[in-house]
Amino acid sequence: MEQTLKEIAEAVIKGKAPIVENLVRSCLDQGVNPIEIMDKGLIAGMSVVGGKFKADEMYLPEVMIAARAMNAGLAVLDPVLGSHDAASKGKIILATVNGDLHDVGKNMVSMMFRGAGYKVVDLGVNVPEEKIVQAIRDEKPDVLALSALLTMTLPNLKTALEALEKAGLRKSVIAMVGGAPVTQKFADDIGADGYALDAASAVERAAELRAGRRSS
Ligand code: B1M
Repeated sequence: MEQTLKEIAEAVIKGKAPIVENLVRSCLDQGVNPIEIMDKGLIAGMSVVGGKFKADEMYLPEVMIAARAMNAGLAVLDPVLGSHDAASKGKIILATVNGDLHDVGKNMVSMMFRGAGYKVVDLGVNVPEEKIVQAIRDEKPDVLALSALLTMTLPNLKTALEALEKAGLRKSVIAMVGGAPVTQKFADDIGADGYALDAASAVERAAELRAGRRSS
């Protein structure tokens, strides 16, 4: 099975979406844990892509195609990881902030929350703060999770929280932030309620924060 996981990683790197889909399906059919498929197959592949992009060994179009292949694999895992009774645990709004088009990590966070029984309202990428404010007003979620992948879009996490404050909605929702350049210190500095390093810990942290709020 290790070999198939390596082949998944390889197919992500080469941007072969149909191959990724087939291999992920075949792993699931053989009973491989979906988290293992995600970690050792899809994420392993995307990490190599990240390294090559940084080293100028891969260029934007190839990276885009690799991300598409990764998302195709995630879509196969989605019904398995997100198969619990939605809305039983709470509601979460998810968005990649204004100016930022990266959605692979956000999609993983979405899947993990759905898998944990949350109803997820995914606002997508490049989401302006007004849209976030409107969604909080309309959907009244328990948690807001914002993702940013670029140093350039980090300040937009703060802008979104400030917009909520201005609208008088900041205290109505637990606001969490994440994404590769985000740190706990940054989250504290901008007044977010929580930070998570990855998708799995985002779910754990949300549960902790909600429990803390209930008991206070
Ligand atoms: Co972009 N890109 N990219 N890119 N890209 C990075 C982020 C970069 C680090 C690459 C590099 O230089 N090494 C770099 C940013 C540098 C910086 O600012 N510090 C970069 C750049 C520069 C750019 C452009 C500016 C390039 C250009 O145009 N010259 C451009 C910007 C476009 C824009 O957004 N406006 C750009 C474009 C793109 C593509 C469109 C080609 C593509 C995105 C396609 C897509 O997402 N559909 C892309 C990709 C794929 C990457 C890399 C290679 C991979 C990102 C990814 O999918 N990682 C990335 C390099 C890298 O990260 N090593 C890079 C896999 C994913 C599973 O991880 O998203 O970190 P991640 O999510 C994790 C955690 O961060 C966390 O959980 C996830 C999984 O456990 N998490 C959260 C994420 N969100 C969370 C929210 C939470 C909690 C946890 O809420 C509570």
